[in-house]
Amino acid sequence: MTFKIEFLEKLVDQASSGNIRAIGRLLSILETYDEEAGRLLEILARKSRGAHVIGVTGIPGAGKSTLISRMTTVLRRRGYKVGIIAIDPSSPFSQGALMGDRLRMQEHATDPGVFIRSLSTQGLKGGLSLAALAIIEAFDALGYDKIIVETVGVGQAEVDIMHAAHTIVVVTMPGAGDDIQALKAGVMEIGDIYVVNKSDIPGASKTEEYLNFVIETGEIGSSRKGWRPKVIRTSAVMGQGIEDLINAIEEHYDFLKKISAIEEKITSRRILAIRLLAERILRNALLKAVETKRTELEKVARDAGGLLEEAERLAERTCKEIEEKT
Ligand SMILES: Nc1nc2c(ncn2[C@@H]2O[C@H](COP(=O)(O)OP(=O)(O)OP(=O)(O)O)[C@@H](O)[C@H]2O)c(=O)[nH]1
Ligand SMILES: [Mg+2]
Repeated sequence: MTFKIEFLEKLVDQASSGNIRAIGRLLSILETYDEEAGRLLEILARKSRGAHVIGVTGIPGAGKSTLISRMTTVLRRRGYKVGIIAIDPSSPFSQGALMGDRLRMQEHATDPGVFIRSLSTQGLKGGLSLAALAIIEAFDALGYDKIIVETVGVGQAEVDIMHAAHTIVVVTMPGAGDDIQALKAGVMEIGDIYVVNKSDIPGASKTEEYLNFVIETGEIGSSRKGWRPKVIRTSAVMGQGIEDLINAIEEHYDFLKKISAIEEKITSRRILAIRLLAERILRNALLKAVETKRTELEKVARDAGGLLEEAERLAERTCKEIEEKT
């Protein structure tokens, strides 16, 4: 199915005026279609307002979704529109899955200033990273001030997505000793803010001390010049520490503004989007080239000689395929 550019522009206009159905439709196109998604991305990127992208990651079951719901309440009270992207809530780590997240964030379901989108790896033709980046771009263009992305923090796509965030919040909980060791890997080691959630259960001080210690030794924490990662204690169920957390997030945003790093992040997320789109173009052309050269490939395969040469020729043919198309 293909859409005309006029249709896409109209859809963006409708979505911009707050039409919930139009927003849903627009996000579906971004998730599902190839070329349309690329076109839409262009239209959206031009309308960017420089929204603050907040990545929330951390230990499975630490209370990320519950916390995001509470954070959203505070952000709404402060007058911000909030877009939420929950990545792969059906991952093997997640018990709650999609339904659970809906429930946890239900209090915002009727608020037109909040839009929640769940993305799972399944059924995403263009891949998770690109879909998530596109939705960030959409929320940005549609006037959402704060875009919160929840991931479990494992897998390349999720690392990609977290790198597109201005502020990275890593959520832990008391007694997660061994799990905290796991924070020293991947995106969790570059947190700007570390949260000890579930501080209503025993052991929060110890976890907090430990986090402060590993931040002090430089084992974890954002490497951005001049920012010392903060440790915040919260209880998402009791609604405690949420204001402190939002204050810390705002402080980090102000810090980024001061060192002129906001645009830099937007630029690098777009470079990533371009790379991912290019990968898709290459892949499609490659598959086509394989079909075109089927007979030759079969011959080489039977003789089992010149495999590398054939691969090189195939790559050349792929590039030609693209050239002919553009
Ligand atoms: N005691 C206590 N329980 C909490 C708190 N926050 C969340 N929980 C509970 O912890 C469980 C997991 O919460 P979620 O918000 O789904 O956690 P999550 O990190 O999003 O989980 P995944 O997405 O599956 O990794 C739920 O049963 C919550 O009710 C808290 O502050 N204190
Ligand atoms: Mg969750």
